[in-house]
Amino acid sequence: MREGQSAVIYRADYQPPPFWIDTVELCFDLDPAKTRVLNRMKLRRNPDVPQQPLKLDGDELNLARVMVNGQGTSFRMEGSRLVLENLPEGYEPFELEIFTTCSPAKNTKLMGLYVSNDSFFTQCEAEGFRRITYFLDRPDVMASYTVTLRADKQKYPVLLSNGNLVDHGDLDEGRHYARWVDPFRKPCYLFALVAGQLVAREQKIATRNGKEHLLQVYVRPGDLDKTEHAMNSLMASVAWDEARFGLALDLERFMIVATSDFNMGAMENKGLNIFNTKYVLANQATATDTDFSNIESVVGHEYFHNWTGNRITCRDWFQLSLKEGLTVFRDQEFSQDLAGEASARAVKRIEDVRVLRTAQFPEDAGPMAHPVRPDQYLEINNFYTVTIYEKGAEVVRMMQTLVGREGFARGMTLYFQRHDGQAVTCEDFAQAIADANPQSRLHELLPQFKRWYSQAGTPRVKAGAHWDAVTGQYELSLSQSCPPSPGQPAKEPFVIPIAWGLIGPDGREVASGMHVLTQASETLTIPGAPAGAVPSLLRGFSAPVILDFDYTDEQLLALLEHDTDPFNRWEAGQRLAVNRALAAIHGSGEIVLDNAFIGAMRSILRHRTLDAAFKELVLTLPAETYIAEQLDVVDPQRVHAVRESMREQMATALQDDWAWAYEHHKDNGAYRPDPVSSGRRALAGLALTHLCIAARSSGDGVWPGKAYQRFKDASNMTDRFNALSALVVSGQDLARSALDKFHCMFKDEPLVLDKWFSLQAGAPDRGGNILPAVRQLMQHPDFNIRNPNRARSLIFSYCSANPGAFHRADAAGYVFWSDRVMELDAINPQVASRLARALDRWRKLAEPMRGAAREAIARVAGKPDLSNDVREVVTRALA
Ligand code: 0A1
Ligand code: ZN
Repeated sequence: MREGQSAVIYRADYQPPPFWIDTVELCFDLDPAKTRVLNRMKLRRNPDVPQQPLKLDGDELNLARVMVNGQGTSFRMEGSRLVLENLPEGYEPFELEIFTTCSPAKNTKLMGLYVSNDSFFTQCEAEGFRRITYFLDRPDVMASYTVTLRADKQKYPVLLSNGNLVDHGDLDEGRHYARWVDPFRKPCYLFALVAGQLVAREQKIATRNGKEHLLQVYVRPGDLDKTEHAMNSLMASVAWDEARFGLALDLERFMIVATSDFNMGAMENKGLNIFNTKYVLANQATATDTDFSNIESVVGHEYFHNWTGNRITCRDWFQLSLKEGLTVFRDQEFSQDLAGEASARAVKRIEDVRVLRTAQFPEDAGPMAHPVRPDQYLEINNFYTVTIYEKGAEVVRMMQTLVGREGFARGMTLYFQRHDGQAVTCEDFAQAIADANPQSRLHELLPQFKRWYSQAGTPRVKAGAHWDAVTGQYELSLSQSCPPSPGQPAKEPFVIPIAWGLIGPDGREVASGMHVLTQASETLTIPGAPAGAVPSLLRGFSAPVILDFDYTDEQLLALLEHDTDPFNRWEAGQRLAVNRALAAIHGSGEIVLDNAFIGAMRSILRHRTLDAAFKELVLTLPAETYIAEQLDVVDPQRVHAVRESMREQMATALQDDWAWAYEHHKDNGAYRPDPVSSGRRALAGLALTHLCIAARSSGDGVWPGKAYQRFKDASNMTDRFNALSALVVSGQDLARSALDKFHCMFKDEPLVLDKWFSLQAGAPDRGGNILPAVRQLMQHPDFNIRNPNRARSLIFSYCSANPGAFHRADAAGYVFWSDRVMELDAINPQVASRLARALDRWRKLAEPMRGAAREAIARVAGKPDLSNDVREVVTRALA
């Protein structure tokens, strides 16, 4: 191990902390170049742990003074840790005072205290607090905080921290101060401060018990007109958590602050959530329907953390999914409940599953695969993954399935009765849900169910059917297996709830139920089935597994037409498309879409009663990455070519239908981002894209002209961007002038410029044109690699979201990737290591890409002084 490199941390090594910290008084003299931090703590030894020195975490701090009970004391450094050996004996509390300085303006990692647009922000999860002061930086050490902020009054008129403002006033030399007291004990990862020129949208609300609360959304002065939706989402979140789980807001004041420099989406600091502007700012002119819906779910997510994460937190970072899986489940449920009708709920479920299958399934099959509760990590920041979040949410969802919706709510109540104010484990959560439902299958199967926490990899369920013409019995054989993952060569059977139905030949459902698969193989017998019945399995995606069933085309067409479960109806369409794509990829690479498929798509598109949002999902072909996951060896350009060809044929064959769909869905009256009108806009957008694609083949200029007109006239960003995207994606000549115009219109809107960069980097490759365009855009005056949103919009959109353009036979994409990973690593390791993961699946690539990708990863791995973040990703990739 080189100097500065850390070792792997194991879950099995967990020890309780040797000291408790009861109170923390922090005093900040804020200055971008040199901020002074005085940290006064009351500590005491933990009587349950053998006596040992106090080792405080620190990172890039300048230490000026250490005092114990008001006296100077000896100390030593152990790497970046501060070690104190001569502390008072016994278990009495003692006072420790530490004075340090740090440099927020130089903090490009955006962890700890940093400057963004001349304001101060903090990010402490997971281990950023140690970049602010020396501390026991672990979630099971919970303390009461009092925070005093001092700063220049003109430059930093707003001074915020967690909890309640108890004092404020002026100081000498144009400075002022504010003192905040947080009434709740918390781990240091939930600490936050903000200082700057900000303005707030405010809203007073009353919760059910009649208590008044102040909600605030803080933004930069020009952005107030983009905060209404975030505030509405926050109010809806407060009401929902109280109504569904009986969890009320526990603070007098709840603040959200937006910053444009942020590594992730948002952060649930107690009472002072800090958000990426992307998940706060929206109005109809600058934000799309997707942005509006993301804001609703992220605002909900962070708010729900106030109970699931803050009131009950994680014992250690291996338990991250305790708060994240549960809170994603809660935000998914929130969005579904707000969506209202069953069909809108189903649309949300399909969208969530799409994310799981296109992002989490590949992760679970790749070199970074890890259990929902990992056993080891080198850098915890690498474990804020789709597995911890999305698969973790599926595990919670299965618990709800096994105990019922009311049983789950009872389980939540018991969880809070038992653990409010504590730092606990995933086991504690599962136990509470099971104990509240002693008659449930979850209770009976709990030890086996918990394998979802300990075993990585996506289980496969293979189903086979047999119908007995004499008895009318329908037999479904079900067997499960799970491929090996790093460090886990063999897996034990999982508990897999399989919601099922049987559709008769007349299209009517003849039976339905829930089977809980626990053995390696089992048989499910359904009596009284008619000839020609079709099984609808894993309805609503009742478990995060891959279902293998040899459906015939006729069966899939029947399900697409008749299934009462909307998820499986959509799934049938996806299977029809994937089967065709795979046949072409394995065959000549040529594809001719058959009339049965085209006809089925037409029937959905023209359907009289289906929602537009659902139609849009069915008519969108499976993503290239999803198709690629079904292959053992992947040539991403071939996958791209086949999918493009399918899209062109759908465009041409359904041209009249697309024109009908566009004309009937394009106008929705006054803009509202609700599910129904969003769905209509989404379908109109998809139609316009197909019409422009068809026009490209025919050379006809009518639809490109209409798209351009739409782009210019649109009254909202969704329609405008869909029109722009239709021109870009279909490679129309008009795209260039539309892009230029778009830039000109929105040059002062950073979040819109992100879309502009992203659209160009993610466009279909035509003769290798995307990489040079991306390189050129890196030189654009609006490009700034230090801003994570901008880096993601250009570099990630190319490397992670445009496989057909990135995986070039000449390896130039990989060279670009390795250069950017190394460049970013010196600036912001978290962003760099996310980018590093773009080549996770390199082993599946066909030659010459496979060898070239390996070489590029090795090039990065060979660089001296890599961060732990990137080092962990590239070493695992090569292992
Ligand atoms: N807890 C946050 C996620 C988060 C994690 C790390 C961060 O900084 C590096 C920021 C946010 C959430 O789940 O929303
Ligand atoms: Zn979260």
